[in-house]
Amino acid sequence: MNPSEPAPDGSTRRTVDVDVDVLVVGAGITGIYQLHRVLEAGFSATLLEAGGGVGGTWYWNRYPGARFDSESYTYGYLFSKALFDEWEWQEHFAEQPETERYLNHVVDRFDLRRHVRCDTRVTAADWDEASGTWSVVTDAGTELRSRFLVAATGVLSVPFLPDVPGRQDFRGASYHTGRWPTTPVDLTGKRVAVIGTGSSGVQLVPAIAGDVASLTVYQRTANWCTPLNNSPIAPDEQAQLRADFEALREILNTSIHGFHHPAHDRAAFDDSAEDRRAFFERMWNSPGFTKMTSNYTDLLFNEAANAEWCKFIADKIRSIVEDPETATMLIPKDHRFGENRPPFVTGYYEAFNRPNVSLVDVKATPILRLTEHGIETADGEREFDVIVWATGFDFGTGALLRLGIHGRDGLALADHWADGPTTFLGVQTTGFPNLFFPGGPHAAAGNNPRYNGDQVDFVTDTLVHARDRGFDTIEVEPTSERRWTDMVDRGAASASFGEISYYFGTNIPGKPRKYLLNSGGRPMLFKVIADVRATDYQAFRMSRSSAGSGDRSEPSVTG
Ligand code: NA7
Repeated sequence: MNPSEPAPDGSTRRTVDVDVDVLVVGAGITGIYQLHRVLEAGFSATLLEAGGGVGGTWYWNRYPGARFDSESYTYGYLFSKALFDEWEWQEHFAEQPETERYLNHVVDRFDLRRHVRCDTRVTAADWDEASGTWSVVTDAGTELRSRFLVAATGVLSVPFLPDVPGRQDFRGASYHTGRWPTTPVDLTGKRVAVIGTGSSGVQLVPAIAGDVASLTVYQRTANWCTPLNNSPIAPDEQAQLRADFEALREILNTSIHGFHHPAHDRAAFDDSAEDRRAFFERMWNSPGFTKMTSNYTDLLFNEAANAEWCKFIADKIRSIVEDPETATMLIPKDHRFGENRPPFVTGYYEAFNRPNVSLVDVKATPILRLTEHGIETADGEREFDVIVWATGFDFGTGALLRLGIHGRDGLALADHWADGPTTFLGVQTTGFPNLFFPGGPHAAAGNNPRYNGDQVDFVTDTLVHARDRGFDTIEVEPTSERRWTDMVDRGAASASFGEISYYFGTNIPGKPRKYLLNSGGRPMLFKVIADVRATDYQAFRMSRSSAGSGDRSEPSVTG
């Protein structure tokens, strides 16, 4: 850390700390891979991470019960067979500590740690036109310089805390699932409230229900939860996975959603009612996301097909939850399966059969305020020792907009995206040369590391392409960005049955309603990346910075 020093004009000037080709921000699964790829390609690089360790999502979300709902071996990296062979995932859906260990192993295994600075939060990043570099300032007041800036800051990394009156008044302990402490939290014998029943809340509830004195779940929207069906990976399965690695990698690198699940070949009403029920039963007992990826082909497009599946799940909920009133509350009434991101659970519905677990419907009895001792709803105050906010994240743009990024002519990214993000391929935006954000908004949906990895590979190849041609400044052409963004916006209507999803940003008050994924998904990503390569990267304007060459060249290619 370098101290600030006085400039000749008396102002305080920061000392430039490092000068590298590539600064990566964020040590999650995307940032770690990006660091590896650029180092491997011969660029110098440093990675800055706000957390005390690497892992990103798998560093911050360490609440009890946090685990994958993608199969472990399909979520982990595929770039190295040696890595795949040597890391034996213990469970089909690994718990957070195992994933954190895995990502630390990768960092050490590929000698990345000496390039990583943890406990370092980026507070500003300014494009310097004269030198063609990014000036990045950290919370320690250090300035770092780089030619390229890759913000791998994640789509689900900025926790959302609702502005509930009196939130600061509560005198017990409060935690957000996305900022769970690294020091152990002992909930034994405590009166605990959990607010929120998305993927995080429904993982947490059964994990703590047996330890706490009482657990009160505040539910605003019931979700279509189905069983994760997790299990340990047996030794023969480990051996089979290794033997099948190349085939598995091929499937995962090419599949639409990044999973290895085979697609079904029948629509819901191709089957008789009896066969449909038997099929749904098989789905219910199958692992994780297969209930989406291997279900009837028309599940997400045909309302009647979706309704059949929802009715099946509702019957399951009623058969598990003993109290009929609670069961009814747990059955979604305002959206269909797949409209919200479906959570996958282990013992969630069963937890409500415990005498110490209760459910509060926040729509029927809204939370009015927090008090010193607990939560006051329309039907009175309940006292708690601990409140857990499982209230989600500022999805897609949250982290990027908090980096204090300013591009050409001082344009703030926050202003540029005031009406929602505009991107090309979900990796670049006009006016911000040499800034890339793989794993950001407008990517795809599905098994996250797979399409984020596609983007990292593309970013790396683009940097190499520019370097090979003597260019050091890369900026997407406005027409390319417009086309991609129009495609995203046009597709938004077909992206979901409704508007509930945080994929539209509507969970954050005041956030513009914009679709934050790319409805063409991974196939669209593949198609446009192939087009870019086939047309010699004409989607980008590439040039030599005046600092690099003494004169600014004409763009090499224009689109
Ligand atoms: P989610 O899926 O965004 O869930 C957040 C939950 O918090 C959801 O049930 C919300 O209800 C609830 N919420 C938000 N604000 C409030 C207020 N003010 N009062 C009551 N309840 C509220 O986040 P998760 O962390 O569970 O999951 C995020 C991702 O992590 C997930 O997609 C996976 O990729 C893993 P709502 O539905 O908005 O009515």
